[in-house]
Amino acid sequence: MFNTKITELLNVQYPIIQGGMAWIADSSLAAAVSNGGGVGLIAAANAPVDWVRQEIRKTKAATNKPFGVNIMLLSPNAAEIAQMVCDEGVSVVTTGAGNPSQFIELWKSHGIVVIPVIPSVALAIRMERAGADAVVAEGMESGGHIGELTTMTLLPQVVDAVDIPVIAAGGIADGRAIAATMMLGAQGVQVGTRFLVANECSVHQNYKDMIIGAKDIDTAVSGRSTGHPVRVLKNKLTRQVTALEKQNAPLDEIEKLCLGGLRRAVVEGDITMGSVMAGQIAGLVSKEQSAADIIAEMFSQAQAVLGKWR
Ligand code: TUI
Repeated sequence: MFNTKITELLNVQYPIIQGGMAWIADSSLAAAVSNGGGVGLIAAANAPVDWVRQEIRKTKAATNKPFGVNIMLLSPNAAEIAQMVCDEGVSVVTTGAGNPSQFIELWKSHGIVVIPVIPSVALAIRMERAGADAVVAEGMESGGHIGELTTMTLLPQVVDAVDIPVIAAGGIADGRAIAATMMLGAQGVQVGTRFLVANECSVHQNYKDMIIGAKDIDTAVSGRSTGHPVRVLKNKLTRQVTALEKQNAPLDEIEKLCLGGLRRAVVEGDITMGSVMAGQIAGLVSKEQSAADIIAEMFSQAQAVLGKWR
């Protein structure tokens, strides 16, 4: 029923890929999403190369379905990880927070499906020219590091600008949003925030509880002054960062406050002074479920709403 260019390209049941959530997306979540019929991802983020390699091997042991690695291009280890995924025979690579052009030929020569995450039409066009197989058009509703455009405006403009399939991201946590993005020309979706509360997601329980308790207006964009705007749930840390930004405080003071913030939230469960990255759709996320149930529920809902338009 949901056969699209993305299910064909990735050889999966449902056109859904999991967001490459830094510090969070490990082999446990990746294998669960892949076993549920989507594409699970391990987030390399700033992690050591050996950790990522071990997570790849653990995922291989836990699923025989396709899975991928998300490479965060600001990481000092990005080039080494780019090579390592080739050596480990990973089938899909997504990238974030930069332009992966320099690695695309290498990945393609190893038969890897390459899907850069992009926040603008210009970057989508460059990725198509560089040989990407598809792009994820990620709106600023997303959690974590974001661009400037919303999913509603970015997605159709990217769809019109490139011939490769486009995957929608940002604000997608149920079947209505899948249906809506398909109407705008998406061939698939990327979902982060809803998978945060998957049973197989190893993020701290405090983090999951904060997502489930979040309301529509509970996210904020923090760190614009540092050049790396990130969407997080509002807490004491974001209030302190905002206050410092208002006072035009020195950048290093703000950076010091945020340093290690994601680890504090994800690992220690410090949701007061940690960075609780989440998308604007957190307000819609209301229960913990298995990753497979999340996927099945989202697509059955999409099917129901799309059926009404037949
Ligand atoms: O990458 C993400 N989301 C992320 S990465 C991350 S880890 C991090 N934490 C703090 C600061 C920075 C990173 C947490 N969340 N999403 C995909 C994404 N990519 N959003 C925006 C971009 C992007 C931005 C600029 C992609 C390309 C780009 O290109 C600039 C250039 O070089 O042309």
